[in-house]
Amino acid sequence: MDIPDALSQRLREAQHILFFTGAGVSAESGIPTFRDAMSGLWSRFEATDLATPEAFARDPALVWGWYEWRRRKVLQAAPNPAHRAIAGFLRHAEVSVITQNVDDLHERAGSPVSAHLHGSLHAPRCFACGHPASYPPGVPEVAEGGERIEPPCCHRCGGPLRPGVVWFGESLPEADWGAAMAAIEDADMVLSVGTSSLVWPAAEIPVWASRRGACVVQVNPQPTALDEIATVSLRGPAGAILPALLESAYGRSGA
Ligand code: BV8
Ligand code: ZN
Repeated sequence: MDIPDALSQRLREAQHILFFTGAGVSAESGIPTFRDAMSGLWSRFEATDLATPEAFARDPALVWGWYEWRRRKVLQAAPNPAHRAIAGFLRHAEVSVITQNVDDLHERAGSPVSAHLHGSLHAPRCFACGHPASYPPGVPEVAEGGERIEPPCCHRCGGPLRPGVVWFGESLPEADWGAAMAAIEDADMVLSVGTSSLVWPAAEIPVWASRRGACVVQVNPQPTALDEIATVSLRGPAGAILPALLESAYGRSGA
């Protein structure tokens, strides 16, 4: 992919790059994006309906099975060139990774993550008392077409465990939100990668950074609401565009 010289120059000169990522950055690792993760048993639901405390309270086994199916996909996946390119930028600039994703592929590619705005698939806790829990080792067995799985019980109170993600209607973790606000203060460049920019308040992050004067680059095969304010929107898959951006800025040796 040809990267405009002016953009390569801006990247090379950037002091603090904020990567704001969504499910699209993990798509080429074979992980269905948030809105595509509704197959089989769950295909009759909207993701935004199932990712709620009410859905879990109504049918814990349906929701727990969905998250176990997604966790299985993540455990079987590997970081892709997009995750690795983001880790490559760490050698050249100060980098903050602010992700909406609940997988750990940024970390497995070598990028510390400043904020998991929507929590993590790997940190279950009790739905009743909030007591932290852990998963047994290994990859959960879940039928590809989906199945209901009764959640395990909390060791402390016997309540059902829930995934450690932020559901719709729940507040974002304070520490992670604070880290995102701090990154916006410092960033002179934002790369918004693989997000439909449809979920608030996370979707505001590139907008607020732009208002502070940061250059905002969007990487997405599709247009999104961010097109209006992005300095430039690069249309294509993150797994191809991010390595091209890294090489265009720092050369083949720097990539
Ligand atoms: C809250 C965890 C308040 C669970 C998720 C205004 C202000 C504040 C809130 C609201 C508001 N308006 C509405 C709300 C409520 C709500 C909301 O935003 N609703 C939406 C549906 C309108 N927000 C909330 O409820 C938030 N909480 O506001 O609390 C509050 C305050 C005080 C007290 C109490 C409450 C909580 C939102 C968090 C929800 N949890 N995830 C789970 O994962 O199951 S969000 C979920 O959607 C994902 O995690 C992801 O973060 C998010 C967005 O999805 P994307 O990552 O963008 O993925 P998506 O599939 O949408 O798009 C993929 C993109 O990738 C596409 O554009 C595609 O083109 C692109 N792509 C595909 N392949 C590639 C690619 N790009 C690059 N390369 C490729 N190869
Ligand atoms: Zn409990």
